[in-house]
Amino acid sequence: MAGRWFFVLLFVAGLARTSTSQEPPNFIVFVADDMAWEDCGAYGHPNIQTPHMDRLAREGMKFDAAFLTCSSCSPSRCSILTGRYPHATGASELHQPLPQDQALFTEPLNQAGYFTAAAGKWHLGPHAKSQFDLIKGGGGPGGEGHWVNVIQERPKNQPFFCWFASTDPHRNYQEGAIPKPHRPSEVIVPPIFPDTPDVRKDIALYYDEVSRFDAGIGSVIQELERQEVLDNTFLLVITDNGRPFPRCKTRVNIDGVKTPFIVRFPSQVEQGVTSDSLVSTVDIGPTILDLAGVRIPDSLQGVSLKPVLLDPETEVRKYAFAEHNWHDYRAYERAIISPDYLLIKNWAPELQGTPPADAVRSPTYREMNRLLEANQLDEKLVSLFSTPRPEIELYAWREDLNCLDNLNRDENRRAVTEKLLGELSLWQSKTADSFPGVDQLTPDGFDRVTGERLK
Ligand SMILES: [Ca+2]
Repeated sequence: MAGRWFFVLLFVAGLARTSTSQEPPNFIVFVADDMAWEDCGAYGHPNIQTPHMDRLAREGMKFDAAFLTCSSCSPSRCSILTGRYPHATGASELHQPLPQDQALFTEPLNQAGYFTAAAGKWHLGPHAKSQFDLIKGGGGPGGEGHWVNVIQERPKNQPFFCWFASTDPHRNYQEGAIPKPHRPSEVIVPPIFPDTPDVRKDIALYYDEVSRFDAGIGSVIQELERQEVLDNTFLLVITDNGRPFPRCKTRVNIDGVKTPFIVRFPSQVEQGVTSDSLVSTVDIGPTILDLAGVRIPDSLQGVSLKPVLLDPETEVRKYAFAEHNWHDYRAYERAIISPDYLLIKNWAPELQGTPPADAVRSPTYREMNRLLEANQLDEKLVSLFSTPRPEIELYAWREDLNCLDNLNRDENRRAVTEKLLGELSLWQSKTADSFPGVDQLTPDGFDRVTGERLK
């Protein structure tokens, strides 16, 4: 008898987790600006102060194989909000405005009765603004100043979708971003940078802005709790591109395109779970529409992650894809990521792997240049400055997260390389992506040594 009751209880508990409440769910996407996937407590960093992201991961699902479609601000945002790959949005290069004919996934949400708002950083250009009910630009030192107001002043008789985009931890950095700043001694220097006092100071100031982004998330959570809508609100935390340092932002390696991806949505997502399933930020639109019960338009190129949210072991895609197009400097690279490997194809290997101009002007890059000239830069890091770069790179990314060991010449992995090159080419033809020729690529806009704008 006791056994029977046990099964009844299990059944009821299962229903409680899988059934949605009567109210349509709300959605908030928090987007950091230039934050690395691993730079928060939720992903194991011992010293960065990110209590709110850590809480969301404890009370929700953290993805360990989530990828951006590029490591560049505006193209990444245009891609997420249209649910399309950068080359398919008409805004694949930095600062290009999203063309008028591109639909954001906010449109079907609006039609289904949702209130849609964006607050903080925008960077999608003027045409897409009419596809949100409300846009509040800027606000506060980190772009978080309007977030709580938007939640307070929203129409209370409609479900809502909010795009809360921070300007943290984007450069430039100043001391005093948070009350209790990180000390250089607390910095964990990734193996892609030299460990010097200047580099530690640069990274500590970056940590401070990651914490300020986190504090903005905390204020919104507090307001949702006050309004008693926290549990019916799907919360997602991501970044738009890698950290603003050499070998990270703009690159299609792991440091460039892996993103934190933390979901809290207790009615459908278990607590404290990690999913290894491969997912892409192009999937965010389809997922939100699916959870809202809204038909996913054919223009979206991603897949709904709802099956993964219900069961973290479900596979919804075999590969993720990423692009490197013009971002301050001429470039054309494509990457394909499988559960185990990341392959990069570079159509312009004669160009140096210069980081974006803001990172060229950074203390960390200055230090790397100084050590290079003194012949003291670690051998593995010298490739940042050498040309030609490899046309094909292959990394076993799960064990080589910094992509330092190119396996392309490994004969035992020949079949892996061939397979991934074939799949990459298939994706390109399916999504109408083709290399236009080096001469057709937008030329450098900045000096590659000084990071100053070219006249
Ligand atoms: Ca950015």
